Amino acid sequence: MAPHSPGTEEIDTLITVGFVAAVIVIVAVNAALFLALRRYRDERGAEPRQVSGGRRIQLRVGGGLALFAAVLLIVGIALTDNAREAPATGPGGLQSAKSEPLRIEATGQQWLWRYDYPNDAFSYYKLVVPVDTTVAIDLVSTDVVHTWFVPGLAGKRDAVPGKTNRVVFRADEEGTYDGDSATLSGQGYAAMRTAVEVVSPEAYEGFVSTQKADIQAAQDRVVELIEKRAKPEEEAHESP
Ligand SMILES: [Cu+2]
Repeated sequence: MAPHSPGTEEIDTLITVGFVAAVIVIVAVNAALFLALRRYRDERGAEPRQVSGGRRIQLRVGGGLALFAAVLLIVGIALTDNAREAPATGPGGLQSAKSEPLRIEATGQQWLWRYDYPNDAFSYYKLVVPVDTTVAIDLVSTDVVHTWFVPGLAGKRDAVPGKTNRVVFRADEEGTYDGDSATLSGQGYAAMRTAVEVVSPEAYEGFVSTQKADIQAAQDRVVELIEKRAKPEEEAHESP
């Protein structure tokens, strides 16, 4: 999946670095083995030439390998550190999230995700966020460990009961980014998908206010229906 948030570019580079390093090691080990076999083999029955190496060759090979490992370690640490850095909201983002990231709470439960927005609106399965805006998602769980994993926007992060974990990203392009279950959290975990819809800041504001109004209207209607049901009984009791 193509990276669409600053941290994911570093993760993508790290995967490439890891892959190239693995290829170098595999090719080098096999080439050395092949060369050694060719160089030190002899006719059947004859005693082959024996390997003899001084301290020099050991130091050279050992030093080379240590240098290779050290470079990998430093590159890994630097890239991981950069990937963890929280990017700031850009000029095309939600301006109210300029100094502080837009905070959204994501609750994992068997087997779906619930998102709570700052204005008390909420949504299930689909998260709507503004583009070019720093979004901080606080992950919580009501039952078991779930993993929030939207590879286009951020690395994996667990939602653990009794703990709050944070994942920060800034989507650089509008669109829909799919997420999968990344930890076995029970029978229905495969269906525990999510989607992040990245829209313009205006569309985001529109979504959360419409969502809030719809939720309020639905709750009012429920209260109305309950009251309506309770009324005839009250009247029956009151009449002699
Ligand atoms: Cu889950």
